[in-house]
Amino acid sequence: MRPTAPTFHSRLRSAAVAARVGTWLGVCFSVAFATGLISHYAQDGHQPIPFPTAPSWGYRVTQGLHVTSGTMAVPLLLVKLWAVYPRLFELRLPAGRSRAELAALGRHVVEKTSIGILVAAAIFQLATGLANTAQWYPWPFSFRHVHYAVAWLAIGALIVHIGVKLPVISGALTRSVEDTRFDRPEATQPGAVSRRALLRTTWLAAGGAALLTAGAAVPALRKVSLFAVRSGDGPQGIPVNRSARAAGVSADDVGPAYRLSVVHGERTLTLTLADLQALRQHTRDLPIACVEGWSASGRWTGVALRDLLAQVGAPEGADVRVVSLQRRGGWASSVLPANFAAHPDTLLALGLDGDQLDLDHGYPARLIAPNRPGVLQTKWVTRIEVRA
Ligand SMILES: Nc1nc2c(c(=O)[nH]1)N[C@H]1C(S)=C(S)[C@@H](COP(=O)(O)O)O[C@H]1N2
Ligand SMILES: [Mo]
Repeated sequence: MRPTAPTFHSRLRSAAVAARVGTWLGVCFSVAFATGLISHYAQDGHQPIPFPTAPSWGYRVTQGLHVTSGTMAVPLLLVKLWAVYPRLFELRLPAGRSRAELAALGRHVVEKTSIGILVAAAIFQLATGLANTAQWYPWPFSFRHVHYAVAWLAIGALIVHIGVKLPVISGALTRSVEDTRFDRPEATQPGAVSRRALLRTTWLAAGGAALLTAGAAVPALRKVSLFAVRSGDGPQGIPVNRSARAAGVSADDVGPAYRLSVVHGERTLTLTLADLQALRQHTRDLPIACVEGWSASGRWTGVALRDLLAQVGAPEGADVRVVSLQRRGGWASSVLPANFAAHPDTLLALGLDGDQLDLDHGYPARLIAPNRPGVLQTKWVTRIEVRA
């Protein structure tokens, strides 16, 4: 028995709706792609051109945009897929073998393949991205590398898709939304609501998703941001991703036995917390900007990293590895590129907002540098190594 394709009669499922929603979906994906490249590069250990240290709030903005545009894309993608779903059942096989017919078949195959890749990649990106913002990693692969690779698939397929569909897209966008020229022949019945109402609801849903997310980065929106689960208070007004307890940092580790070693070749400088407090202190306003999109500004006080490096005779232009006391889980160390290590705003912070650092913010000492992904702002620092 041959399966019969379902028929869809509603005029809502139309190119007129798909082109309009698709335009905004394309904007969201482009913003997410560009800001995603920035985030990936910022975390790359082998940067041919150093990631810039300015503006200090740069990563806060780009990563906030990344997560907000990705979240906005969720309702847009759902409506877009709903609008084009009947097309899935269309198979245009040519009747003959003329050149024109074979060319049309070729276009059809390219179109269907690119759509298949695009839909799969788009769903994958939004699902893994959202799961990541919720700190849920139900997969065995490295989130960052796979999310990055699939982003190229998605953007490549998107470009092919737009290229193939350009005549329909421009035709639909330059006509009234009620125009029926690009409708499927069987789409003859009015939908439950008008096309305009469907579009208005879609924009509202996307705007709502943005508002619910953006509060993670924009303090004024915090009250309305239901999705921004960790945007509220943490100790000292800054959220905590991994607590000292979760990292396996014990009271003994940070008690009188605490030492900071600054190592350059054969030279090692060992400091107690009191030694660090006796060094010249600097205060800087810098944000913690998490890859998950939330960010919060703090007033950090501590020792300039370059002062510590100078004490062991570190050469200008050396990268620096920062190692945590942490015993469990990832992000126990990070590499600070030379331009960050030398920057006067890069601190080994001992205090936050006039108080001693909270244990969960990295007491006794944590790294804080301008324009750096939060994941690389290492907490509970016990060792600083100059890389030759
Ligand atoms: N040692 C260590 N440092 C760390 C982490 C970690 O898991 N271990 N998490 C990082 C991440 S993902 C972020 S966003 C920031 C958060 O800093 P906060 O907890 O002080 O807000 O710390 C970073 N520093
Ligand atoms: Mo983070």
